[in-house]
Amino acid sequence: MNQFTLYSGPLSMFGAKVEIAAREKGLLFELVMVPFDFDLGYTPKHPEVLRINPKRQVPVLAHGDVELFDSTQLFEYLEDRWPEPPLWPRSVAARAEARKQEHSSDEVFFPHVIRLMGMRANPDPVEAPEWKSAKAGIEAYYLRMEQLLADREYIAGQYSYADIAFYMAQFFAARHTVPLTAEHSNLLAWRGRMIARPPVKLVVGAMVDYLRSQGKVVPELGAQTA
Ligand SMILES: N[C@@H](CCC(=O)N[C@@H](CS)C(=O)NCC(=O)O)C(=O)O
Repeated sequence: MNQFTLYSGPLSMFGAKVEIAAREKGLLFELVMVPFDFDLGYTPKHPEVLRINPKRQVPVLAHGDVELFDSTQLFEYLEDRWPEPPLWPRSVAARAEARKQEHSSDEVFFPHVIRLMGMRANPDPVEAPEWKSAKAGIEAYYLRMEQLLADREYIAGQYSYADIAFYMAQFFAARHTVPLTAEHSNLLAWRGRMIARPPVKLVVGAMVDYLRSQGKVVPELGAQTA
């Protein structure tokens, strides 16, 4: 049994992470997009998401008896079950570093973006102290990644899950008002390399189509300055 089911959402950054990784591995899978609405959020919840994930969130993966939630756990399953092509480095130290970077993207960088998302209702969020503090957190992180990418093409040296996670996270930071700028030349070059990868282009392209269909602004995807 090779085919699995991935439950995601049309604007789920965590679901997009897993879909990109599965496509990088050339896997056959059924993609179920759960209901999502800009005003109502993820409602009604998909019954399989409710059954499998006590956190009631996407992404969720079902593969026979294996039922999992949380994008980083799903990365580990994809890698263990389908090791080729590898998306973690082989050496223990490099693999640990890549995992740290992937985790940091979700747990250190993205919480700033979630704070920006919470300010959507404010007509002029850039004046709010909370917006300024989230922006400062994002910009400090951009600077660290800019320096990290000074001597390498990808975050952990070779292309890995860490790149997939941070590409999606920075896409949402840009969408919520804090994009990369011309001063981030290493990051812009990395972003260009990322969007040139067919799986990234396909998954992010579908998200862009969805945003456009809803009349929303779309951030820069590739190497251009924002
Ligand atoms: N840590 C989780 C986060 C998942 C998450 O936040 N999913 C969002 C969509 S991107 C969701 O389902 N939100 C609906 C909700 O929380 O009710 C992961 O890595 O998968």
